[in-house]
Amino acid sequence: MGINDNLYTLLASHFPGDDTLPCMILSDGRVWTYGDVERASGRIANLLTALGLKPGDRVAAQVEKTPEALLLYLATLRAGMVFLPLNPAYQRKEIEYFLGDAEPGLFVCRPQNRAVADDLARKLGVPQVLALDDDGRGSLIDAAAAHADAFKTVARRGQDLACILYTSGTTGRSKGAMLSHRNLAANARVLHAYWHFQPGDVLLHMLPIYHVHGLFVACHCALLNGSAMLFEPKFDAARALRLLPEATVFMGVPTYYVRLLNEPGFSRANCANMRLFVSGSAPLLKETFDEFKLRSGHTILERYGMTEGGMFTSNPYQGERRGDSVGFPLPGIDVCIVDDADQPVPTDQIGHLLVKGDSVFCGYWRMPEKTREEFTADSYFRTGDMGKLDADGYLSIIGRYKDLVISGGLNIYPREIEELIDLLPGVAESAVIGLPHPDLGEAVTAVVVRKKNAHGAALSEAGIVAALRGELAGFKLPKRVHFVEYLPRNAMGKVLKGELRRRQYL
Ligand code: MCA
Ligand code: AMP
Repeated sequence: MGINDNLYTLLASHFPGDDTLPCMILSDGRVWTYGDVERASGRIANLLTALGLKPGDRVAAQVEKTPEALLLYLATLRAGMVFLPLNPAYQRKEIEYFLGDAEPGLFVCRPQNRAVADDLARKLGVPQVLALDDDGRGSLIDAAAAHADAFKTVARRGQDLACILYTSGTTGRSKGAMLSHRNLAANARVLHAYWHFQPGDVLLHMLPIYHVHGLFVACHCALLNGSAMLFEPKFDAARALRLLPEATVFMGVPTYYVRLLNEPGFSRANCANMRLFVSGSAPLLKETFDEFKLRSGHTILERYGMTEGGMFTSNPYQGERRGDSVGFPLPGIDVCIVDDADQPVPTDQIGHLLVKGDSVFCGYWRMPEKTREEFTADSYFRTGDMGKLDADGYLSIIGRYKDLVISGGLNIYPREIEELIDLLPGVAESAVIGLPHPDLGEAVTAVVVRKKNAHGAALSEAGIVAALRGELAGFKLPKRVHFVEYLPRNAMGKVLKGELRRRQYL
């Protein structure tokens, strides 16, 4: 154990000596300096402690992207507590599950959801609720204002938990991936070095901060570099065009690159100051990679990772970046491709992608059985992805063994939607698949068999989507619903989703 393995201590040790330098530059011109970040995170950390929360307690946050939301994350680290970020799109039932499972000591919500949050807190025994609005104001900040700026970051061991991030399960309940200070620090250090972060770098930050990509990959690299982030509330292609000349690094999901290319004005001129474009979270089409090179003069660096361990592989910074590959295992990460019996397959053969290494998570929160199932006898984590290593050592993601749709970089588990559709009157059965979509990569598509009764006859595409709205986050709603006579099944009775995808319903 180091003296203090708290991730914040590592990040802060790289903050610039001059604390008047910018950390976050906002769209309205306001600036949060590194000194401001240290002081404001100190106030919130003092508040968390004064509220009676103890190291190891969970702090759940379902808030919009603001500097204050990032400060809440940093304050939670400093106070030795465990951060649990939640997508603001989640609806009541989804939140109820997360709060019930994680049992946080504090839930920070948006003011417009306060009544629901209070109700859930009472029901589930969450002791405290505070609010943070979309402009960074609210009872969290008001209460923190009464506290001192100075806070001595709580010492943590490397294996102590820093965050829990929920990932939906292919079957049954969502699982909380437990990430330790060591997991996050290892990945942050490796990416910072591998992508050659350097003095003067400015990160154009347009990703949400409730996921690994925006919160860990992007922010940790910038903070470890003492860099400024152009901290935008969300991705907006036209605004990206205006800001790229002020930035040197950009990170995005493939949809961001598709949308940049859809901007007629996007050209080499916008990117003259840029050093690095990183893509991940979903497959980047080769045609997007090629067109981007042509239009911008830059070769996108594609990398691959997961909530359960951050980034596992990356194309090289200096060597050849390939458009149909996610590159090499990162330092400290071991990648292995195996067959159904967990035996390594030869080069160029497709198999199950397994990973091992410092950043790989500590297991699923309160699910020891599920955790055991996802690791092999020799401690490799089963990613559920289908991969292939070539003779040069480049990894390609060929597909997924897991039943998962990735839409605009967000994961959607079909089972969760199918279960709700199947409950609707008139539905005999359903299958949810991802179909190719020019903007989102994959679009959630429901295939439904009607019951042979009046309810079945009354079912409509709009009716089904309307019935799901409010039950599920908007990004999970089917973009299309198709009605069929029956679902194709194999001899075991399993729905043939590959066959449904091939039909495409075009
Ligand atoms: C929003 N909507 C979506 C999505 N996002 N529908 C499908 N897929 C989506 N991803 C729906 C909303 O519910 C709404 O529907 C309508 O689109 C407009 O919402 P809005 O928020 O205005 O949309 P947008 O601004 O165009 O957002 C699309 C987006 C965004 C920019 C692609 O989803 C995004 O920033 N995605 C990135 C997610 C991300 O960070 N992924 C990394 C995960 P309605 O009108 O019906 O209400 S980390 C990860 O995967 C691993 C670790 C990794 O490797 O990085
Ligand atoms: P999540 O569970 O949200 O962390 O999503 C992780 C999943 O996203 C991985 O298991 C992959 O299926 C997918 N993914 C992430 N990066 C890439 C990439 N560069 N290419 C293909 N799939 C990716």
